[in-house]
Amino acid sequence: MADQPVVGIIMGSKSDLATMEGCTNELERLGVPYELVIASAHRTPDKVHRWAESAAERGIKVIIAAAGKAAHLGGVVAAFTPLPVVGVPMKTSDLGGMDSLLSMVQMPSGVPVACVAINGAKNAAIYATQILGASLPEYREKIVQLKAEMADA
Ligand code: RP5
Repeated sequence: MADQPVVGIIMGSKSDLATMEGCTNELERLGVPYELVIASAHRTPDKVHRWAESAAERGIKVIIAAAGKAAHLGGVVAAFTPLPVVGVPMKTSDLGGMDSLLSMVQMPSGVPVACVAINGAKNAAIYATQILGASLPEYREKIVQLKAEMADA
C-alpha cells in the first residue's frame, strides 16, 4: 500500500523529462509514491484520455501535468478527471515559456488547472504533497519538516 502511487505525473514529451526531474527528485525526497507517463494532448490524445480517465480508480489523488508551447495538456487532463491538476509550464526556445504559462493559467471558468512558475517542477511536487497533506497527516508532516529545514538553512 505504501508504494501505491498517489501522484500522477504526465508530460507532453520526452524533452520535458530533464526539467521534470526536479519534480520526481522532490517527490522521492518527500517519500511520495508517483507514476509517470509521457503522453501528448495533440500527438497521443487517446493515451491522455485513457490515462486521465482512469487515474482516480488507480488510486491517484493529485495530477501534475507538464507541457510546453500551446500547453493544453493540463486542461485536457482536467477535463477527464475529478482530481486536482497542477500544471508545470515548460520553458520554451521561442517565447521563453510565457506561451506555456498563459496556456495553463488561462483556463476558462469551471475547469481549473493550478499553475506553478515556468519550469517550477520542484514546487509542483511540494504543492501536490500539500494537497495530499490536507487529508493525510503523514504528508502534512513532510511539509512541516521541509519548512523547518528551510528555516534552518
Ligand atoms: C509539448 O511541446 C511538450 O510538452 C514539449 O514541452 C514541447 C516540445 O515537444 P518536443 O517537440 O520536444 O517533443 O508538447
